[in-house]
Amino acid sequence: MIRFYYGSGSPFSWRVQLVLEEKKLPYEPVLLSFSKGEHKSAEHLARSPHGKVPALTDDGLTLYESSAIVEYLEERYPKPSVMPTDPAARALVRIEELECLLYLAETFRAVARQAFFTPPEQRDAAALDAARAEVRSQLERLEARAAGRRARYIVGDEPSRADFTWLPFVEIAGRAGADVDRARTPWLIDWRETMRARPSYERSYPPHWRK
Ligand SMILES: N[C@@H](CCC(=O)N[C@@H](CS)C(=O)NCC(=O)O)C(=O)O
Repeated sequence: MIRFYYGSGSPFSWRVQLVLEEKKLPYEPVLLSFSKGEHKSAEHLARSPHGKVPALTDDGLTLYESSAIVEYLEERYPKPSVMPTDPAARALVRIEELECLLYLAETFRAVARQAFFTPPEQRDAAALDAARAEVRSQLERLEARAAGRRARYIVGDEPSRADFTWLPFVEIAGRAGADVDRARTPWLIDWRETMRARPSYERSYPPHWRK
């Protein structure tokens, strides 16, 4: 049985959980509490040496790093696939993952630091505005790339790892005040609706966001 160790609202965890759900794999979700420091426990450090989520165990194998986990799931459980077969499309999926994980995630870190981890009275409003503007501008660039491809999903007419990687970051950016909007990112608004309608979304929605 697969065990999936995650943090509620962690976009890196969520991208893995979306893939687990899309592949309809049986798994046991193990929610670690950030506030209790469970991700830094000796037990979790043995799974994930940087004390981060997600981590996953499967049949004696222990994995960390969301990209390695997603790739493992695709190779170990290929059907249904979350990768196109065409080499050019596969390369585009990987570029979109890197756009999200390297560039958007880095920019978002500055938003999260202020919006989620700094008490309101201590926030640097100018820094927060600037970081939100940079996140929005990266989302507009995603919009331009995806809309320009004229497909239903970020790369092609089937959902792929690109969609399951971007969706959690688009959602968390929205909660941090850098939401997509119909005037500037119409393609992304429609895409998000399509993604939200998939059963994998409801089944993996961060538990503490429901409250
Ligand atoms: N490169 C890692 C990043 C994982 C990551 O940064 N996870 C965050 C939650 S979104 C975390 O565990 N942070 C806790 C910490 O760094 O102490 C991956 O792709 O899995």
